[in-house]
Amino acid sequence: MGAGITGNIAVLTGAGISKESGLDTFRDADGLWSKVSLEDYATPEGFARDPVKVQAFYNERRRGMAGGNIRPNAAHEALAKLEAEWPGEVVVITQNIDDLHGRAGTKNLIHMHGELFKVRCDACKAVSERRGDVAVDEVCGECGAAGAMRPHVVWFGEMPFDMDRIYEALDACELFMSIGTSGNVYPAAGFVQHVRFKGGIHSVELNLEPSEGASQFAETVYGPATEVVPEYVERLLSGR
Ligand code: BV8
Repeated sequence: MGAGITGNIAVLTGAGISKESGLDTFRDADGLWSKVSLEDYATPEGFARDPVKVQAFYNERRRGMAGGNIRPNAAHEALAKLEAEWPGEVVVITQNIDDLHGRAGTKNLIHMHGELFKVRCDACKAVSERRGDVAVDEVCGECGAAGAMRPHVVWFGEMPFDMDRIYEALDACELFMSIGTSGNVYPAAGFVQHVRFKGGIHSVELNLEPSEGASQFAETVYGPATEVVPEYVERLLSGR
């Protein structure tokens, strides 16, 4: 445990933090990429090849998120409590496109891979909220382009959002927490190496099992996020 930490905290989260809220992860046995191919559904090339199929995949996930009783869990809530009560800055950098951190009350939040409930016009780049389906031939309300509307999500081969802000937060923190991610996808999987090279930053992985990058963390805590995250947050807040 990074005893005596009082400075800023940067938290990276992945699909594992939302698993106990009822959302699939990607690489677990029953994960999303075991059901559909990443190349066909999460790349610009896959979207260009078959926009109907890809829009339907995201429409389905949007319906599941909006319709089902998917709610933030104790791990999301613990991070919101940490932000509210911690003396320093707390920033949550999530790879997830669900809205659970925001609904739990986290304010200082970066969706580096985009958001399921946002769409973007590829012609004029206007981004708008969307709870319902996106039609392939939809006309953009901003610029009138037809068929240019896509999920506001970062696909493989596309640049994640807010990378400058992310590296500023990593460089300014005293504690880097990585929660519920398998450490397969870059650049997020490289953040722990970045903080190690920076020096003076304590790094902890809280996950169900060791990630690809487990050996790079100064501290590791394994177990379900709804157990290990609230417990770790309580220890931080009580200064133990
Ligand atoms: C980019 C949005 C550059 C879509 C996603 C070779 C080497 C290195 C890199 C590359 C390479 N080839 C290609 C690359 C780059 C590529 C990449 O990293 N590929 C990987 C597969 C090798 N990365 C990119 O393309 C990125 N962009 O590099 O741009 C660039 C430079 C210049 C100009 C232009 C571009 C973009 C990557 C973003 C892709 N989009 N998502 C969607 O969601 O539909 S990625 C997808 O994976 C999600 O965002 C997800 O969050 C992310 C990471 O997955 P995890 O969150 O970690 O989920 P996973 O299932 O893997 O793991 C879950 C973990 O939780 C497990 O460890 C499990 O044990 C744990 N868990 C389960 N239950 C629980 C739990 N933990 C706690 N409690 C529980 N209950």
